[in-house]
Amino acid sequence: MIAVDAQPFAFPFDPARAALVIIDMQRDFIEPGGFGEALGNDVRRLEAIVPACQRVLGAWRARGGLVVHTRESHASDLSDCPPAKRLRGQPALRIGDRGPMGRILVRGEPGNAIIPELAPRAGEVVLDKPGKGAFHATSLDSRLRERDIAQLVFMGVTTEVCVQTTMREANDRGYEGLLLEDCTESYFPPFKAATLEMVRAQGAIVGWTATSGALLEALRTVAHG
Ligand code: C5J
Repeated sequence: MIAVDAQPFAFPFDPARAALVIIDMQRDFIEPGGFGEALGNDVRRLEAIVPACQRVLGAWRARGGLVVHTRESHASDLSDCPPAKRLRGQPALRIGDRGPMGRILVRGEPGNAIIPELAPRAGEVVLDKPGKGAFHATSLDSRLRERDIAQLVFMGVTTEVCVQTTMREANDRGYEGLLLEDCTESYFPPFKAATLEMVRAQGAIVGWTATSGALLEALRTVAHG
């Protein structure tokens, strides 16, 4: 067990039982010209976290740890799309509509792919998730349990929607979650700030937050014994 410098107190990191979970780093959310930008959001905020995510992913891969990538995605007939997502989305551009990079959040469309900078490698888990949370209607829980994973290190977007929802789902299932502050982002800065506060409030009620630097330092300690 290694202590990662985290809030609200040190995260008791057990690398052998930890997975890196990268939430929805998809072209449609991150890249200029995609769904996120078409809705009027400044995607540069999200693009800015990519180098830090790459550093963590590189270090995680170097020690052979389990990597899980998620994509927010739906079947082409939208049969797996929770009703709220269609009924209460942005009316101008809804899931399944034709967007600038293909149909919005539909599996196999160009915009639905993970950005090339963080492209999954063979052997890593790639999970299509129709919900905001990665545990809803997916095999994530069983895939983690079969590998005896007890801790999840989170990166990805957006902080207050799919990242936070997944952390809460994980917490209720008994996993310990650590959110990397500079590896997650929102189109709305106050929402990110509030989410980080909420996660670590009341003695880590949902989990811990730390910088990627703190995690990388811990991984260096593991590598050098
Ligand atoms: C994600 C969203 N991935 N904000 N989706 O957070 O709708």
